[in-house]
Amino acid sequence: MADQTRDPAALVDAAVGGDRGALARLLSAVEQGGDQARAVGQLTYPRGGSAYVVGITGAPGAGKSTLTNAVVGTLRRGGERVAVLAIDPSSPFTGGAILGDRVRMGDHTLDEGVFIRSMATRGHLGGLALAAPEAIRVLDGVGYPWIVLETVGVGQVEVEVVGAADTVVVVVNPGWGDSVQANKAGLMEIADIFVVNKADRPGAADTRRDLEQMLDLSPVAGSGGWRPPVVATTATTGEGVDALRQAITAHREHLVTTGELSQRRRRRLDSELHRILAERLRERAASLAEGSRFEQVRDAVADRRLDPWSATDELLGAEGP
Ligand SMILES: Nc1nc2c(ncn2[C@@H]2O[C@H](COP(=O)(O)OP(=O)(O)OP(=O)(O)O)[C@@H](O)[C@H]2O)c(=O)[nH]1
Ligand SMILES: [Mg+2]
Repeated sequence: MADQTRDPAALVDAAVGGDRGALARLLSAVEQGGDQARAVGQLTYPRGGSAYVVGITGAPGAGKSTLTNAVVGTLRRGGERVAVLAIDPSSPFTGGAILGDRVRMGDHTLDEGVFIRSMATRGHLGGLALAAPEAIRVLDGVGYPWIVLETVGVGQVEVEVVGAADTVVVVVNPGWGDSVQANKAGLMEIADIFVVNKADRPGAADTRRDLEQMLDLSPVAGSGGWRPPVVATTATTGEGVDALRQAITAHREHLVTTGELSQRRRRRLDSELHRILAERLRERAASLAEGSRFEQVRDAVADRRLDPWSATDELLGAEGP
């Protein structure tokens, strides 16, 4: 019985039926990588394709989790199931930041229609770059029509990951410094919507104006004819969250009607397939660079009987193309 629940196919069936425990186990398998992860991916991928992914990013403490919680609330009022994937840049799974996220998203922990998962960015095979898109595909495959991805916009990898969302929401706070930071982190280029959160604090109007000016100076902001709107919110009270929800819906409609949604998804597949391929080839290189066959070839190179390039050809040839 216990073994049966470990079987990926049984877990996928259970997760499709709404079993959040089974879904949690599928995601653990994905995070661990290897054959189990591959099996889960192969089972869930064909079922997916209908989820819409909203990425929420910004500096630490900008209010991303509070905002995510509020956005989940508006989606739930529309009756739609939502999955939240919170990417934590440094803490392990049991870390304080994650506990904090649970508290801030506490409104929804008892709601059967909401699934919340935190993922560490370090310490699993393949790294975040591979695990997060895989996790999103699993959530899509088991039937969540909305996936909200929260990441701290600190490093290139985090920016890359949130850039894989269909709609990217960049959260800043009142104060000129924050939008400058967002600019430096490369968040301006990937933003589809800007949120000035903590609008209850002084300076929100100035920050909005700064962002609009930055957008004026950057004609390429956003994608094909879309100028990112700037929405002011107070996530703690829910003020402005409906406007944010409307901006997300408008962006989604824009992507669908212009055909940009499928183009974006194809571009994303280009880089994902490239990453998977590179990962596989790295694994293969590691296995070719060990063992007695490798040592023989290396010794031949050391003795100048073989040059390094012919040696590489020989090693690759020994394994087939
Ligand atoms: N005054 C005010 N405080 C807010 C608002 N939104 C969030 N906060 C507070 O800001 C703090 C950080 O909020 P979080 O939602 O945890 O921010 P975060 O961006 O998810 O933080 P990390 O995930 O740690 O980067 C919390 O104490 C929130 O209560 C807001 O609109 N106004
Ligand atoms: Mg957070």
